[in-house]
Amino acid sequence: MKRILITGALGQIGTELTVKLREIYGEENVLPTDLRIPEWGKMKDTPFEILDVTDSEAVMEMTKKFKPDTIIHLAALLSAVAERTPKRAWDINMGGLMNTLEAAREVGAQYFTPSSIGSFGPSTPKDNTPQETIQRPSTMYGVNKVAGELLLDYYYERFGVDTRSVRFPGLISYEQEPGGGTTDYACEIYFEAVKNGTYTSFIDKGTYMDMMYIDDAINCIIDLLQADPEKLSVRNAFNVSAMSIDPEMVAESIKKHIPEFELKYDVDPMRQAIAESWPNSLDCDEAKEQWNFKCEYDLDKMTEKMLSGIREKMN
Ligand code: NAD
Ligand code: AKB
Repeated sequence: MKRILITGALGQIGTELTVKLREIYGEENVLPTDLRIPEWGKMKDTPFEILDVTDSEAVMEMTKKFKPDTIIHLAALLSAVAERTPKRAWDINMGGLMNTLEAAREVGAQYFTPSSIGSFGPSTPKDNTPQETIQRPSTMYGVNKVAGELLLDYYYERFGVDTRSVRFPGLISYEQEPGGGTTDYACEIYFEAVKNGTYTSFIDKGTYMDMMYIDDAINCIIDLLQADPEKLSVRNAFNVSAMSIDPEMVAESIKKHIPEFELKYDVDPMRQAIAESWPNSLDCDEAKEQWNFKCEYDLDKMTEKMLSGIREKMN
């Protein structure tokens, strides 16, 4: 039985991960935290704590009080927001990481935090990007993710903290809005298709990025946390991905259900530049070999789920 402390639990990942973990381990063994108390959704009126991850004393105090055997650290600023506020991103992304790693070290907890395709940069091989390769990102978010990966290696080697991580691609879901990333277009397009039958993309046609449906991402976290430590040789972050797509491909998939759907473009130079600095597609062989990483959702299956989920939510 696990006892799990989650930071940033009201975000795109935490909203669904908390619910799934509570189904498996029980409500009392999973403590979600964030900057505010949830006012709607499945976490409303359930055990929840306010925790600012930049407050090192509060993080340590909460950890000693709850006594988790696993810390899942999700609080962060995503790529587009981080690029607009780089100093704040450094403080939250690096400060939060250090404070939660120190807390994990103090209580001997297993530790998970996601890295990202954003940890790669313009000089990284673009297609079938290897597990071990050049990581010289051109964004503050990427700098934070590379530094974070190095810190996970460091805490594992130096202090024996059981660190685990994946380089998530863009995650696609409808329960919670994405938090201000470059891949957000791939969520927005589904909402606008259902509401208005048209979407104006801030990412240009022909820009390929890796993506994954949220259910696969949640299973991926749970599987990696349960994996046999003896079999894991990667402690900084595993490449994982379900599909490599561009806006046109998503539009074609939507048109199978909404034939009149129209995709237009009004490219945002900042987010387009970030997207172009990231890989087109990742090589995920290490994750498959070491802990049996797999995905259930391809683009068309994800489209069906997104459209039906959004319609249900709107009714
Ligand atoms: P999100 O932006 O949806 O949620 C982040 C949460 O962190 C928010 O609820 C926010 O209130 C909280 N937060 C911000 N500052 C905080 C602070 N100082 N203290 C406590 N909480 C704070 O993010 P997400 O999409 O759920 O991402 C979680 C993690 O996964 C991040 O590290 C992100 O970089 C990584 N990731 C996400 C994706 C994706 O597509 N969603 C892809 C790759 C990696
Ligand atoms: C973002 O676009 O910032 C995130 C990510 C891929 O890390 N979705």
